[in-house]
Amino acid sequence: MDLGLYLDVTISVYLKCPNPLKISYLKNIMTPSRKLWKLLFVSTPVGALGTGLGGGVELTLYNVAQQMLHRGHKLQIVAPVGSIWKDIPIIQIPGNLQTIAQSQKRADGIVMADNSTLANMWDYVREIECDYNLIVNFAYDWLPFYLTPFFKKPIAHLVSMSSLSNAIDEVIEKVGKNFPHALGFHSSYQAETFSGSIQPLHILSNGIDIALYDFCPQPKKQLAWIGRISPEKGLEDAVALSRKMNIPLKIMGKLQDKYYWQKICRDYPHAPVEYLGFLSTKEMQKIVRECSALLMTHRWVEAFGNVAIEALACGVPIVSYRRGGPKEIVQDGKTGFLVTPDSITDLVDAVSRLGEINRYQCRQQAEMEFSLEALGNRFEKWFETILALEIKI
Ligand code: HBI
Repeated sequence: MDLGLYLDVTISVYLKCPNPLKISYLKNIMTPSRKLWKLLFVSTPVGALGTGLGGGVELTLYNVAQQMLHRGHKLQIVAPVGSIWKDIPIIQIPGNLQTIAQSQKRADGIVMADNSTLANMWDYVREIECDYNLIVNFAYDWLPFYLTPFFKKPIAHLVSMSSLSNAIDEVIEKVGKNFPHALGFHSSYQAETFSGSIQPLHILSNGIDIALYDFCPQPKKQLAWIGRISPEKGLEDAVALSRKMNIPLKIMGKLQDKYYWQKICRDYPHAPVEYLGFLSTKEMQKIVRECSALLMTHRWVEAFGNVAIEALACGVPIVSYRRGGPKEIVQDGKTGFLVTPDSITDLVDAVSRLGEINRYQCRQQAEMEFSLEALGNRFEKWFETILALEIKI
């Protein structure tokens, strides 16, 4: 029995007529006080927060920041100029943005623009680090990993993508070797794409504000596909299925590679697909919730798959290639289906079996595993492990 539950029971018995307000007051004064920290979050340098340029890590940073503030910790974010979040303090750093890592080749060297935002951010962090207990890096860039031993304060690194380049692999593995506990991943499949020697593994999964998603028990005969429209996401397979089964496909996400999209349109002129653009969470969930399933047809090892937990929160089952992060999200046969990677035949078979899935179980899994509370607990536990060492990680 965890301490919280133990206290609830004890207080209820003590009060005889349990009064929720009294319970929570007594629980607070009876729970041993948690240590409160001063946290410095350093954002991705590929775009200002709030523009969507930072992709999934932007949402993760926002959710974790909110959770840490909600738990009483002090927090400051350092991010590129133009980053504005209404209720979170952000120090904006000027300079030239970093190229997205996905656009580079595995053997490419490190790219640093002149007057680099990334370098300017970490210059600033060096100036203020002593005011904080822990620095948390959210960038998938060589520099912050390389700088780890040069800082007085411990740096925790959230690794936001799977292995993409030799140079970044090398520096991540070096941090993993010299600073146990410093690396956090979204999934163990993602962690395995780096060297197997990284131990201990901190798997943080991810989380969303479940309250933003409305459950839909009765879907329309349509499917959803959400993601950056770019070759590594394998949209063409979802369009091929839509054509083969003649089921409408609603496509949402940032149009990153227009040539790739134009080729899909040329190859499948009669597929019943509709591209709806990059939508806000509110708009996106209005569409997704009415779909029979979300298709995940990615070619690369997705680190996690935020769109999967967003769909589950709406009660929408996932039909995904058995590859990367979604393998750790989808309960095969219960909240969706995992199929042989790159097999459109298997995708079709899984879509034909969607009637076997109970949509309430999809919502329930999101509430249990991917809520903001669950995300905050996992990050707080990781930070506690690092800080409990009381030595540099
Ligand atoms: N590329 N260079 C670089 N640095 C990042 O932090 C970065 C990126 N590409 C994508 C990205 N971060 C985020 O969208 C992750 O959530 C994938």
